[in-house]
Amino acid sequence: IAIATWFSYRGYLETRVNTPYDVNKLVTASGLDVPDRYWGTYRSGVYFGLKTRDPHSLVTGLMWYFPHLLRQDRSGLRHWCEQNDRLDRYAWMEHDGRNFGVQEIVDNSAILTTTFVKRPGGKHGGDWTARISVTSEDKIRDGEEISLLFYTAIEENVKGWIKANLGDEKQLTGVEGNTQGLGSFIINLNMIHGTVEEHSFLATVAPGLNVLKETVLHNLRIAFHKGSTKEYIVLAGDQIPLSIDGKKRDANFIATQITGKIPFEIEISYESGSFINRVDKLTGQNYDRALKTHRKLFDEKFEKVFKLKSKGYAEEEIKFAKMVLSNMIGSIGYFYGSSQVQSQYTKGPVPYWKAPLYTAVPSRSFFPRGFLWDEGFHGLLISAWDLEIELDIINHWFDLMNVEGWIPREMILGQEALAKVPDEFVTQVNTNANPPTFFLTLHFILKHKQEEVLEKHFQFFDNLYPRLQTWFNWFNTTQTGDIPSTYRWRGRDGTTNKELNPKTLTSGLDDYPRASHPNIDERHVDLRCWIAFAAHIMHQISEMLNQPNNKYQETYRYLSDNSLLNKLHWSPNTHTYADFGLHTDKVLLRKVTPPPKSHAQPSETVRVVMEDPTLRYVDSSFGYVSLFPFILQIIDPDSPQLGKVLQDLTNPDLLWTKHGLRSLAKISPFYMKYNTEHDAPYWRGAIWMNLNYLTVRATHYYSNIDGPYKEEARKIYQNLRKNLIQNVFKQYKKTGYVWENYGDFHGEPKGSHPFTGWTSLVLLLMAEIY
Ligand code: 6A9
Repeated sequence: IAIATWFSYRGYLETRVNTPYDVNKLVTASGLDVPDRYWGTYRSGVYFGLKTRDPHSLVTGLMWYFPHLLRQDRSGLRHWCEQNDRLDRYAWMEHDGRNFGVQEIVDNSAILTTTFVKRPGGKHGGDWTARISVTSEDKIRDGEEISLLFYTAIEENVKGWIKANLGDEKQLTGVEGNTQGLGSFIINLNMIHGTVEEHSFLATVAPGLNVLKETVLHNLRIAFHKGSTKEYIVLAGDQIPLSIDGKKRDANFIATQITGKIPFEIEISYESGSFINRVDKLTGQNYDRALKTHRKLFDEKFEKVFKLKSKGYAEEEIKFAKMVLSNMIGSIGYFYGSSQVQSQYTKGPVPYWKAPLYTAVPSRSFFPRGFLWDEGFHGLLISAWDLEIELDIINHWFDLMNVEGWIPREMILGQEALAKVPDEFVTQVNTNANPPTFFLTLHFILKHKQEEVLEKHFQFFDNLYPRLQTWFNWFNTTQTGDIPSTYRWRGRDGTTNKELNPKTLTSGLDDYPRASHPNIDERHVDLRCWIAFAAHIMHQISEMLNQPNNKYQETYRYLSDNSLLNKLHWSPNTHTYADFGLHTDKVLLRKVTPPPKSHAQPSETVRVVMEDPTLRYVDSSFGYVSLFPFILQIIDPDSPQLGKVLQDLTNPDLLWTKHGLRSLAKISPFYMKYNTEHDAPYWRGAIWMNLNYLTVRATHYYSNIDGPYKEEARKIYQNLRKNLIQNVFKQYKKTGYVWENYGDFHGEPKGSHPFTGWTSLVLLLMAEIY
């Protein structure tokens, strides 16, 4: 009996990691229940495409190439946003998250403008029309050929079908289909202006939505027009394979290609069969009018929310600000699938349950998927623009919480998302946290929304609250340190000799240097502040819900007690806040070459430790981590520590630059150091917007409450804010993009691009919304 019990207990432990928190989901309305957000540009990682908020949605999308440039290696076919495409720029310039969008894509001076407008009607999400126009900067590429492909695809083996409608000359006249969510529909393509050089189509079976581009590449042919020797690249037409029993299979991928000379413009109109009382079509001039109306409403709302005009910003700055917002909103995706997770009780990775995720993404090209702590920052901007969208995003994320109270850090759902992630990053481990930034979003909502609005969403908070409690509790029990009121990030590798300083991916600050020898004595000041902050917001929410719970208030008081904080984290040597742990600065990377004639290992780079580590404050890592008691506003306004933090903030040998605060002090021995032979410095000097935003927000806070450092805080507020805005804007004008981070010398752009995740918080700086 004992053995049987042990086995079942073991089984119970094994299943906890992928057991959902509860059967009652927070997302109760999705898909067709929310008709105005049914269709959208929810394919974050493609240049242009629409789908619906369904697990197995029909997808539509755009590809393009310049025939004379489609080189032997065929790398010129554009589909997924790729940095290697080296586009001059691309971004949603306007997008409201519901009705319409306007995007500009500049590919070697050819300008593709993609717009769409939705129209409600019927029972299946209504109609939409998209336009794709091609022009060129200063007309320099006018007359050149470009091929546009617009496609419709559906996963194989889901209910529903699509079919190519062919005219007398075997030309594609349109696509029709029927799926569970969409009912029956037709899609037509019209020429708006310009002439068609060549028009061909492809109807085939694509093995997956992750290989649509490859499927197109397989099906390109060379053709001639009657009586001409000019070669055209065309799509191969009907290519539907037979099934094993000799029957014709159904196409699940239909693409149409139009080759024209720049400038020209096409229109794709999608009409829902259930929309029966349509008075006119959303095409031609009707489309122009509808788009104009939506753009006007967008402008008005943008000014109402951010007030940039009345603050005196110039036209081009406002255009930039609209782009930053629109690309954040326009790259919100809808993903479906299951992550891969692991616990100490499972033998290896196991699948999480299948689930949808409606979320913004940090970067359309490099990371087109959800990241937990990024999303709490995105939530600030999104909730300022459209609260309902943000609450829906929060609900989706909290539905991903397991029974333990854990939410995985990175969400890689579905074939398209998985195709972008190297294997070693896929599995998520349930002992590992990531900063609970959704408390920032919730705090922001409580602070900025009027009482009526909050009352209207009472149910949202009420439903969320039990999950928040469990989430908070998960942090506050699994992430604690060895002595009371201390906390420690998990997931550091204490056994490696490959890294100069073992990474702390869980903290979000990856290679930011911590104690050199991770062990249980470590205490991390940033994590402690996150938990203190979370407790504070838990208290606020409990009060708002009329369920006051002293526990949160007490936890907050305890963790924000400055004398305790200072005892644990104020370094007496440097007079700065710091981590504590087993540490030495005397480490370096060295290439070790095997002795001659030994055919053991090839040469490799390893860490050499030149002195025994001791328990101490990690004084040599002054940077973002040291600022946490300040940026999460835990330091008492009249505390001398505040004065010292402010003084350090403006010191150019430490963090201050003309372009924002660098992540790690210039005088730190780890400043701009590689972590391994190949691992370039990431959070070791570069300027990141998320923590700069929080710092500006804190200087704003301390300049508005009484205390001896009020004036000092105000000065820093003004300068830091100005520096950050200026640099991000300047680099945008220079490079066409918003970037992941910026260099501390010249403010030069670094990392992936476009990165309109948290770097978009620049808009909240412009608008002074904190
Ligand atoms: C790499 C390579 C095509 C790293 O913005 C997302 C995260 C942040 O949460 C984190 O704080 N970024 C920051 O330190 C990017 C993480 C990308 C990891 C996967 C895959 C893709 O190759």
